[in-house]
Amino acid sequence: MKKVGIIMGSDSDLPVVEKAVNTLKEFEVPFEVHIFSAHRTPAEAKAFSENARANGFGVIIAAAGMAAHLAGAIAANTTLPVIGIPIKSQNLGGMEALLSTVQMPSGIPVATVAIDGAVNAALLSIEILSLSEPVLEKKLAEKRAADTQKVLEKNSAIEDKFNN
Ligand code: RP5
Repeated sequence: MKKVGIIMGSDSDLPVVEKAVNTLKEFEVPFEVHIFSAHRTPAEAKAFSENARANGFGVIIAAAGMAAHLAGAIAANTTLPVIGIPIKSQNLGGMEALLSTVQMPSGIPVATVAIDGAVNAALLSIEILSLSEPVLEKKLAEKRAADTQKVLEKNSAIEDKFNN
């Protein structure tokens, strides 16, 4: 199975990124985690991105906050799908990272999830890998069914509490 590359701009992004890591572990999807910054270590970010396909990656998740160029910079050097996670900040709440990540000019796409949306980034990466991995398609369907069941149970509890 191809790997998911998880890149973050700083170790301060790790509390959010760990949610993506945990989701990939739950699905037993192989991954690597790296800190590469578009600003502080641009050469390393470029080298990773240029070699990612040859190194067995199928999709890359890039998490960054503030003036978040990382996902776009990674996408610039690979034709693998890149998923951007805008990280919440203290001053502007992550809106600046969201807009920096999502507003890519035509030609270099970045699939952007919600601010701090690490779980969805992981799920989307698994959905992409599932195109060539039937086992992942099955696991995704099972998780959807389990999540649906949980919501139905919560609904039953609420209905019992308020509607009698
Ligand atoms: C971005 O700047 C990182 O992705 C992080 O979200 C933000 C702040 O980085 P630190 O100053 O905490 O290292 O490049």
